[in-house]
Amino acid sequence: MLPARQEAELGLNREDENSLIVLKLGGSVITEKERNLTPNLNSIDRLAREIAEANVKGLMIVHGGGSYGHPLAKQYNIKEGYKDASQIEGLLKTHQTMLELNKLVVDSLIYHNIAAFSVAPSSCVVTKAGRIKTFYDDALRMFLKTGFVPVLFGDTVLDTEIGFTILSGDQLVATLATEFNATKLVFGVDVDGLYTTDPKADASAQLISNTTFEELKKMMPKIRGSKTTDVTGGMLGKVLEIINMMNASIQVIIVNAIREGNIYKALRGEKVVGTIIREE
Ligand code: IP8
Repeated sequence: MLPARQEAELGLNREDENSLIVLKLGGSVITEKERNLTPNLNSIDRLAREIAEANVKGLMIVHGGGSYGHPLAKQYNIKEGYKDASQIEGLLKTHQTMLELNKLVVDSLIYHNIAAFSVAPSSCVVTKAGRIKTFYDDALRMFLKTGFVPVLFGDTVLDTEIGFTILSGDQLVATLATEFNATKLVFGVDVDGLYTTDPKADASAQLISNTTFEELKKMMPKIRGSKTTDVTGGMLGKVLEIINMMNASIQVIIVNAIREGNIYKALRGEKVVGTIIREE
């Protein structure tokens, strides 16, 4: 059941044709990443409030799997595709737990008077060897045009070569941002941005506040993936997807979504600690 909403009216925020922000909420922010199937309800609620207060026109949200999708995906080797029938149970379980997490996020956004609408990528995306091949995006475009805030997530998807796989929220946002001509792509993660080395393992790691797609490409060999169970590559996976967007004119911002106010500031275009990646 939905929680009782606040008093204000739940209206539609019609898209300003010239502005679309794609927001990725990291799984490590909205779940307790070290404890299986444990949501971080305080984080989810605070983020929903920040998003509501930012009140941007034209917004699409994608969230990650955290301790919901990743442990199951790993246990059943879902990303690697079909090997044997025992994986089917794992595929279904992974998808179902992602639906549960998605419901928590969407309910919280609705509670904060955002016309959030759940859209499962598995129903509109087909991949080929792990990369998005077809995107049936008519419904998504119409949701946006009408003023809804579509809320997607990293999901299990069918794949024309390997049967099925895991589609990361990172690949999804990179595709959405380019295909829908987004002006800005915001990644809300559990560190302050992109570092010269892994800040959780190396105290001398330095935050990269400003960079370009070109510079990022050169830095690639140094950037490590995350340490917890993340089948889709952590920070390294994110950077790879960002580099894929090189020719699109999108501003990419990576901020720490655990710190209160950062997502609000990034959405509003206010100064915020993090990494900004520009074209030039
Ligand atoms: O956390 C992966 O999405 P991500 C979701 O954005 C699953 O990489 C199902 C593991």
